[in-house]
Amino acid sequence: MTRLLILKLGGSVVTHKDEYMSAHTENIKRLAKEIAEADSYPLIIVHGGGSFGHPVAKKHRIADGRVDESQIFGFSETHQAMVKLNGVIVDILLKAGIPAFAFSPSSMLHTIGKRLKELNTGLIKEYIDLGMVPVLYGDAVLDSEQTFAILSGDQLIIKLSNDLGANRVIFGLDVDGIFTDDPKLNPDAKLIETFSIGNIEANVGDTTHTDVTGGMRAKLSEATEAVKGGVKVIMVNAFEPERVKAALRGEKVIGTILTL
Ligand code: IP8
Repeated sequence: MTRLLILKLGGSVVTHKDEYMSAHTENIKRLAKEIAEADSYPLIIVHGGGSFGHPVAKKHRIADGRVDESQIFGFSETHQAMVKLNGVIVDILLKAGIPAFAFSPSSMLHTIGKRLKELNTGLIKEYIDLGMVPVLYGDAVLDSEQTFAILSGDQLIIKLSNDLGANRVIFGLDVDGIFTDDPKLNPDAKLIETFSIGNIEANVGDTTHTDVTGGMRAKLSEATEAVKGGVKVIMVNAFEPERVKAALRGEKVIGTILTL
């Protein structure tokens, strides 16, 4: 699909990260309006866990795999937290006139040693061909080596992008892009407009929050695969009005473009 766009809405963009299970409805509504106005299709949206999936997954140590029986309930709770957040997001997208369609990753895939090896994209493609916008998310999933795992939205995006042949992957973050240091902690941190993925081990500023799926560095290492596959990957601040819209339209925008 040569024109396919994939948009990641990070957990810190769609939730209040410091308030347990609190959706950032104001920001989601503005983003939904921008997505509708951009009118750039075909499009897949993937969102992160933020204050829904992450605290629940952490409490039950779901990312570590099956250790004891109590986790079975916790696994369900983690998934349900994501279903709730997904419901809020899909409702808002629909109200904005976007034909959003929720897909539950745990119902359609499993991981092997925490990695997503196979994904049946045929079904997703059918929905896209009908003009719908699939909305997926990071999820608690079954894992063939450790019984269960947490699949990050970032890992999912890269697999979707490679298997469906995306044209552009846009990461909507709560910062302008990749910085020389954590911009929330260091006022001298500089935005890197073009970031070579060969530099991942260099001094990349990480996010202030450590998610169970691992912050900016993990995001970059996932994105590497897409960049190597020839996909244009761009990171923009999804709190700044009009940036996601411009990125979806393929216009020049403040952010970080990843290159080889
Ligand atoms: O925020 C993780 O997704 P991410 C989802 O994209 C859960 O890493 C369930 C914690």
